[in-house]
Amino acid sequence: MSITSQATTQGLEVIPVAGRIGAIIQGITLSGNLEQNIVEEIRQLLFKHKVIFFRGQEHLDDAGQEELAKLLGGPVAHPTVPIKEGTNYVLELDSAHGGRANSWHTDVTFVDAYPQASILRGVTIPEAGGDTVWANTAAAYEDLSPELKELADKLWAVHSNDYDYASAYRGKSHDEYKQYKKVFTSTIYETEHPVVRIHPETGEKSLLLGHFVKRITGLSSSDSAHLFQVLQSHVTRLENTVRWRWTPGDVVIWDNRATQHYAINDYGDQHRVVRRVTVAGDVPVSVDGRQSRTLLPEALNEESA
Ligand SMILES: O=C(O)CCC(=O)C(=O)O
Ligand SMILES: [Fe+2]
Repeated sequence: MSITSQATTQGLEVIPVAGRIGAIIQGITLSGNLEQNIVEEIRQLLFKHKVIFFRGQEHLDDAGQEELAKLLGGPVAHPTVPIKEGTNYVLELDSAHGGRANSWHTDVTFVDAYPQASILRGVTIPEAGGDTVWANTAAAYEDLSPELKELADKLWAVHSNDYDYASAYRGKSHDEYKQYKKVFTSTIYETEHPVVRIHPETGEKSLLLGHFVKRITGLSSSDSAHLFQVLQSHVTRLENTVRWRWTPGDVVIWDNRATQHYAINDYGDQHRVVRRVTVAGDVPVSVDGRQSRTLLPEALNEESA
């Protein structure tokens, strides 16, 4: 055991990576057959560290990753992007087909009950580059001045999947980008979320922003863009982040209710493949106890009305 690591009650070893977010967990072979007390310990480590890293999990295949998601709350497929062939829930991000998420976001925030967690597996990793960075959105909220907290607590924002991924497609053909966008936005979703949500497990407040935000409710587009930038810049301050250098066989789980992430697109034509399974989430609740609201599609909106 290294000097900085701590052993948990279930005998896992926890090595913090950055000061405010991220820990490596050692002493476990991930699978769909973990004992309940181990699963509970992983959940608590996830809530505490926001993103947890497991090395040397080459044994885990697509089905194993889906089974693990079952233990953590139930896998859920992406609302519009087709699953990887031969799987039930796996989203494959392949750099050769534009799978480069180089923009700060929280996964799938354009729906109301967006995933509570994401499980990402490193499959093919460039020799250099292709790191992923996560940011702690609860620490970002805590960083705000009392005046900004008071303002943020009252704000709501509309999130939509009608988001421009063009930068990830730079160098690819226009047709390829158009095709991707057509699939990603085959159904347009819009959801109004509080800018500050209360984490149902920890009670922590966190900033709920990221690239799916279309506008802040009640503001002009100019004020909305400026205020978004003020708050979002607190999320991405380097003090709130952790950066991971991938090795094939790494598994990373993040608390999607308290983080944003960014996949660095600095590896050119080198091949990079990662596979994600998301865990079903809950509808966010604001500081004053109100729930997020679906605006589009209309059918979902009517059901919830
Ligand atoms: O490619 C990565 O490292 C992360 C991609 C991403 O945004 C995701 O898996 O949700
Ligand atoms: Fe993502």
